[in-house]
Amino acid sequence: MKCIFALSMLCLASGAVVKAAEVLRPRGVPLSKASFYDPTRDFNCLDGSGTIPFAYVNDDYCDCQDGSDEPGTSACPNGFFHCTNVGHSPLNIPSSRVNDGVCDCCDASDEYASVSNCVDTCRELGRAAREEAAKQQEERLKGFQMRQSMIEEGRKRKKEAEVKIDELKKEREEAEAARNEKEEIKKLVEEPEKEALEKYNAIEQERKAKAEAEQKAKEDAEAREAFAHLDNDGDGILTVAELQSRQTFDTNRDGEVTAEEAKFYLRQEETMDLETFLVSGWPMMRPTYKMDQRMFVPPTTEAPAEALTPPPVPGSEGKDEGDMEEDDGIEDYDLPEDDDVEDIPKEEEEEEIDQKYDDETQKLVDAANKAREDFDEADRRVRDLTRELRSLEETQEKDYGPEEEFRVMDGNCYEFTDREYTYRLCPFDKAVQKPKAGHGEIRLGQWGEWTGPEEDKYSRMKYTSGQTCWNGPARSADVHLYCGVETKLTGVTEPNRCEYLFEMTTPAVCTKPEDVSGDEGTPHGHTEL
Ligand code: MAN
Repeated sequence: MKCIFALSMLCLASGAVVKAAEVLRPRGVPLSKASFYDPTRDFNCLDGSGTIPFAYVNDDYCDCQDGSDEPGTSACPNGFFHCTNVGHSPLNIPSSRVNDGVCDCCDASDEYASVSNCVDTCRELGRAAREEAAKQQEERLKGFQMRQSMIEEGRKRKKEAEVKIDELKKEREEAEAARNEKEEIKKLVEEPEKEALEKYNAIEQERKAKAEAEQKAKEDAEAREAFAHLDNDGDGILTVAELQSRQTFDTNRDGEVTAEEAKFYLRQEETMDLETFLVSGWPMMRPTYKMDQRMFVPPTTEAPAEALTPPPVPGSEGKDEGDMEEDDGIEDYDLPEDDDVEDIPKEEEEEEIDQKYDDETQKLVDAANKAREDFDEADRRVRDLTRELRSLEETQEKDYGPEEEFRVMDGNCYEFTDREYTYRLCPFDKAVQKPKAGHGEIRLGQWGEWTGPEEDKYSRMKYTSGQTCWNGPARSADVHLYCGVETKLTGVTEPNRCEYLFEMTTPAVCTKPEDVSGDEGTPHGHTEL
């Protein structure tokens, strides 16, 4: 007779032993299936593939297609051996592992006929597992409690935001009223300002035109006077000889005005008529001429010697040095700084800066400026409030979870650094990647939506529309959330190019831990005693 029972007192032939408290059943059969193995009846294969005498169970020959007749041997390739693992968790192993010399069951029951010397370690393992499970349980409980605080805080913030939005709306209404008022005032004072300025500008333009005309006439008269002075014979033509008769044109100060020196001022011509003189001769001669006039002021004026020295004329000593302007070079003259001879009109621009309105106009301009400033300030306030309001309203539209448990994460950022990059996740805002070497951030995505499975929607977040991948799609990031007592990133990977996976723990996803009864509880199922 073959030994089919695991109970020692009944098993006389093979001597296989299990604990005395064990419910009577063949080796390798789980408690839940014990009733199918009744030694007083034939055995029905569990898949219905046949019926065999009970003595064929565990006879080391495979009779049933599902291997259910050989739960305690390795005879069937598709069978399973059940170890009870008292003190720890029961386990089903493929029957091929029975007596294969490897200890698979912690109670060593799978190696009952091998020489592997397996020993029962279930109690120690069970204790360690239970301790670990209890620790996890505690963490989950702690996480769950923290989640309650997150919910409370989230709801509080939601309410606060609602109140703030109402306040801001009211403030903005008031600010708009104030702005409209300021706008009216601005319009009121800008009208007389505009009229006054138009009047003022017309007068001013007239004044300027008159001044310019006067200046021009003065200069013209001065030029004509100079021409008459230089035109010795009064024939209306300046000649080389006439200029030579003027010491003024002795550019190199050698006591003689050469024909060359004189011709320089006649633009290399022999003569010059009044018209040419007015247009181009006089502007060239004027500085030298006027300097000369000054030279002959009565000796009471103590003019310093240098100031009296005529400037070097390009085309004389500087001639060979190649730095001569192509044209007359008059502008290069280094005139004495304190040039009270010159009455060149001030630059137009300068005049405008110095321009002062008459008192009446100025008062109107000041009042209008003040009104404009007041309006700008009021308008800025409306825009600031609108911006603040819009950003708060956007926040209110975000989905922070069914109980507002994720709201407290908005505004915070979490980082994770690997060998190459530092990743940053700012929940409900964006995900970025920053290379450790080098500058600049790469945007991986902006807050998109919750993408968890239907029954657990709030376990995954999606961030989309990041920077476009070279030759590829826009970057995007998935965030998988796990229960943990701290909100933190635990890892970031790039499973597909430019598709990132952030793993994060947070109390916000900790569900209420199930009640665990007794010390023997394990997270993986019941414990057999
Ligand atoms: C950058 C990073 C990487 C990404 C490549 C794609 O180097 O954003 O994560 O794979 O670009 O070109």
